[in-house]
Amino acid sequence: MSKQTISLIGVPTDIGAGHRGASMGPEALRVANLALRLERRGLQVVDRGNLHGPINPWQPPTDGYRHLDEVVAWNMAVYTAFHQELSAGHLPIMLGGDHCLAIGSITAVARHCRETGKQLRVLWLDAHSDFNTAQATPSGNIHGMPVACLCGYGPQVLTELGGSAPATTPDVFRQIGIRSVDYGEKQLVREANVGIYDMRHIDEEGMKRVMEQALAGIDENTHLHVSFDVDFLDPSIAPGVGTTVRGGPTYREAQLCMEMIADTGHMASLDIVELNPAFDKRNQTAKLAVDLVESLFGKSTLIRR
Ligand code: 4U7
Ligand code: MN
Ligand code: MN
Ligand code: MN
Repeated sequence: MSKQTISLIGVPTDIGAGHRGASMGPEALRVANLALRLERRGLQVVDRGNLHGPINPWQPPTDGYRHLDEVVAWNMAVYTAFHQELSAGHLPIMLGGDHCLAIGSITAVARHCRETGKQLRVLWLDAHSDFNTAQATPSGNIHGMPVACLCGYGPQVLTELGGSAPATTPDVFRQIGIRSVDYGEKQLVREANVGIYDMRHIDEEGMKRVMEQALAGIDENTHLHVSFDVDFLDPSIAPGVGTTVRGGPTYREAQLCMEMIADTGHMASLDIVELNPAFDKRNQTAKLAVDLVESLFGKSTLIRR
């Protein structure tokens, strides 16, 4: 069997975020040796460098959205690059950048699934459900809206990024680690029936059962996309993010989550987003993210065998 090729795509922008600094995420992950660590796992890694897009003008929202034109431009670049890698048979990893960029990556993945007849499953690891709309958002920041946009709730320029709307439907999502959902957003996720495994659920059932539930139904025909917002993790271990929320998964819970994803053998694309080196100390959060991504690629599987 030929080696699996991983393509790293840096997307250095904080265009959709409420704090500056996620634009430094790609370099922080490179400095934390992401490529080398994956190569040591026997994977072939190509670093495609960084995508380019408009600077962050740091303006207030208009009509409920901040920087909508710039968010569209960055997402078009992500969409094109991601789809190209998937078509080439590679496993793309987006080095974000803030989470608005998952509109581009997942729109590309959804198109690839339509083209190949695969079934899409998205694991959304996050403290937030990112299902805001222009009406519901308390901030106007589009990094709080990607799941809604991907499901057809949002401005047409984003819901139809890939030419048809919606890119996907709420039933493909399984959200893990959720502990901050805004007032209006709660109603929206309930109506749309997004699969949410919140922290209360993890407390009560444990990470093992939660992951069994979230991964149920994945088979040979599934394309599994993991969207890893680093603020998923408890801030005591991952301070280097823009929007910390107390009470996230511990180191061991996060490892188990990643290991169980690896065990499926079906992860075919990945976002690593919302890392913010401006809030970090000695790049520890990037190092932790790399450590967990190694587990996503089966670091601990040998020990279990
Ligand atoms: B992230 C927030 F109000 N919900 O919409 C909002 F709490 O990609 C935060 O998950 C969004 O980090 C966080 O602004 C977006 C807020
Ligand atoms: Mn997010
Ligand atoms: Mn988040
Ligand atoms: Mn955030």
